[in-house]
Amino acid sequence: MSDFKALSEAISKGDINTAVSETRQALDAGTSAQDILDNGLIATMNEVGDRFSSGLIFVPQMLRSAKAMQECTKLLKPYFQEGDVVSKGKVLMGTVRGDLHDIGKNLVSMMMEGAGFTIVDLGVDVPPEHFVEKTKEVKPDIVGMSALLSTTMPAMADTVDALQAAGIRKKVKIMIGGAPVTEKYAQKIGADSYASDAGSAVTRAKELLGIS
Ligand code: B1M
Repeated sequence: MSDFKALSEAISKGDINTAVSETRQALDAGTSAQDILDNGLIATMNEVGDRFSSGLIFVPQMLRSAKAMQECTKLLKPYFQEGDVVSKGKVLMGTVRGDLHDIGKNLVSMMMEGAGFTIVDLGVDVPPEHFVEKTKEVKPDIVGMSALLSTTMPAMADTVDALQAAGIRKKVKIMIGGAPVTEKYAQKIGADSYASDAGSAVTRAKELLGIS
């Protein structure tokens, strides 16, 4: 594992320029994009979250760190492309109603795109009725939902129910994820699959569609 001290410090401070140049330098030095993502970026965001929980930092600082991380992940994107152009399936992706966290969702989208899926990203704070409307329009193979707040997890259940009420639940597979979400919760609300991270989201999606 590489030393990500300077990158981590820059993300923590929300110093976008330094964070981006540290990421570029790490890539140029041959560090793998996965190592940078897991041990540089995600590990630092977890520390940022812990400092927020302890009252050492507040929302504006957390937001600046998030922006810095988002800019760095843009540089990593090409390294996660498999390079095949035939779509493995269409995924409608969104962060559920009331929830503005999108770093995890964007990473999952990036990895899935890299693995050959076509992503239609609905963004954040997506109400159940919008998932329903877009499912009818886009006809995805998978509907993917992300939630980072325990208070917004019920919106996942509401979305499953809304798809059911609209008579289109059986036409799609549903995958959910996000830090507070669990396998058990996925079963409870009638989702088809749960993934704990972006890598396993790709594996789960392939399993759902019966492809390798
Ligand atoms: Co927020 N926030 N936040 N925040 N924030 C958390 C989630 C929190 C745990 C921090 C803490 O207290 N320690 C806490 C939630 C507590 C809880 O409910 N259990 C929290 C809180 C309380 C809040 C506010 C309420 C704070 C406030 O206003 N008082 C507020 C809510 C706003 C809202 O959404 N309505 C808020 C706001 C924000 C910011 C806007 C400042 C910013 C988000 C910016 C953005 O996303 N553009 C932010 C951030 C950055 C965080 C932390 C620090 C980092 C989240 C993150 O990006 N992690 C977070 C603390 C933490 O998680 N340690 C925290 C990195 C990311 C790669 O991981 O998102 O888990 P993650 O995604 C992973 C997996 O979960 C999985 O794969 C991803 C990649 O491996 N995954 C999926 C995610 N979605 C998936 C979907 C799938 C499959 C897998 O299938 C479809």
